[in-house]
Parts: sequence; structure tokens; C-alpha cells
Amino acid sequence: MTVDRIFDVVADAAPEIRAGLPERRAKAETENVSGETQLEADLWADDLLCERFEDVAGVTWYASEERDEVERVGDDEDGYTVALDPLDGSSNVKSNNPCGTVVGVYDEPLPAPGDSLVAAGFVLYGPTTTMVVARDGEVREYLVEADGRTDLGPVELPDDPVVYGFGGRVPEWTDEFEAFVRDVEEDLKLRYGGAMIADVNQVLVYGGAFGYPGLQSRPGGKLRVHFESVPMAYVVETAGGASSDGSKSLLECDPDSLHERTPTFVGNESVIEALEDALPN
Ligand code: AHM
Ligand code: MG
Repeated sequence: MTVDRIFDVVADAAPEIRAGLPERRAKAETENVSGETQLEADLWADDLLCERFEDVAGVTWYASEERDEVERVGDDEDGYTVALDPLDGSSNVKSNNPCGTVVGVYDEPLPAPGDSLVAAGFVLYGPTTTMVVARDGEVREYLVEADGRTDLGPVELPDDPVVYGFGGRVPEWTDEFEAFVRDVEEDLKLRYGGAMIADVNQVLVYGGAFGYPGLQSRPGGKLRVHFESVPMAYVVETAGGASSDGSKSLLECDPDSLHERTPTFVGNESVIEALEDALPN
């Protein structure tokens, strides 16, 4: 099965990516890093993963947050597109906070609507390396080690929301979004780490919501539809939660371009419904 193979390829690459991070952190510290050194870590992970997807039967296209264009990697005419954010949250490498790899498997060439996603997941480089995979109506978590992966069981969003984390500078939020957050913080606890994968994973574990809203200077927000928003929405919805771009599920989006951005919210249905009620539609 091609989808199994895709996640095997990512799981096989993950220990290698993890092993390459300390040296990139050291570089960041000694060189008193600018954006460029972070970029180097992103490009390195992207090259490593792209190479691994050359000649995977059933995969035709490799797309990544780091590449302007989609890359043809296989001969099949109608194979899957693998869309990756190779090192999401890479600015966390310098401060030794978690980061990860996001994976989306689309059955159409990109750009493509959210409902063309057939499976999605992510690797989290935290205290341990784990991979979460959503497919066939189920989400499972795996422990990823150099000699293979161990199934840690199903992942289901808890019924009650506990934590929240929303990105962007508060003065850049819209008045409506800020009013919504003031309500949320009455009941939930702030936990924001600056790496979407880790911030979403804690929502999967404790319940709650993660989001990166449209900002006054940037109405589309920061996160990219194909590489970040739709795959994470698919994981959270499959785990029993909800997603939104502010007015509808992210899985209903229909982007026009490869690197399009969108306001992104995932979490318990009650919080996402309250968000959609609060924002102008
Ligand atoms: P990246 O793909 O360049 O790492 O950017 C995406 C990351 C997300 O992981 C995270 O949610 C967001 O940027 C954090 O942004 P900010 O630093 O504005 O809080
Ligand atoms: Mg990213």
C-alpha cells in the first residue's frame, strides 16, 4: 500500500533528522544565528526527505514548504502527491524547543482542494520522537526509533478543552478575535510554544484549541494551506475534533496557489463553533 509506504519513508527518515538537529543548534549558537542558519536546517531536512521520495511506487509528486514548485519524483501518471513541511517550527532549534515534520498525502496534483487529502500526519521531535498518523477514519500514535516504530495506540481528542495557544502579536489581532480569546482564557490555560506540531499535539492530549489567526497586516495569517493547515485539520478532525478557517472547515477549502496561507484553527468542536460565531462571516 502506497500510503503505508509513505509513512514508513517518513518514519525511517525521522531518526536521521533528529540526529542532525544538535549540530544545527550548535551552529546556531556559535554563529549567533540570523534567519539564514535556520533556513539551512529547513533546506537540509527538505533535501533529505525529497531524496527519500524518489522512486516510491505510487508517489508522483513531492511538494514542500521550502520549494517554489512541485517536484516530479515518480513515473506513475496518477500517483499521490506528498506535501511536506520538512521542519515546522525550525526557529525552535536555537532555543531547544520542539519542532516537527508535517505530512499530507493528496490524491491530486497541487494546488488541490482540502477534500483531496487522503491521509495526514506529523513527526514530533520532543522528549521522544513520535509520529501521529490519520487515515481510514482513525488516528494512531507511534514511537519512532532508529530500529523501527512501535504502535502506541489510538489518539482521540478528550471531550473537555483544557489548553489553548494562538499565534500572532496581540495588537495585530482583530477586535473580534481578541474578544473571543478573552472568553476562552476564562476557562482554558495558555500553552503556546511556537511550533504548530507541538502545540497541536498537546491539544490532542489534553483537549483545547490551537490557532494562528488572520492578522490586521496579514489577513491570511501565517500558516500554509497545503503544508500545514489542511494536514493538521485532517488529523484533528479524524481524532474527533473540528477545524476552521474562521467560517468553515479547513477540509472544505479550495486554494488557488501552492503556497497560499489561511487563518487556521483546530480543536474541540465547542471552541471552534464559538470561534466561528465570534468572527464576522
Ligand atoms: P515555519 O514553517 O517557518 O516554522 O512557520 C510556522 C510556525 C508554526 O509551527 C507556528 O505555529 C508558527 O510558525 C509560530 O509563529 P510565531 O513565531 O509567529 O508565533
Ligand atoms: Mg511550518
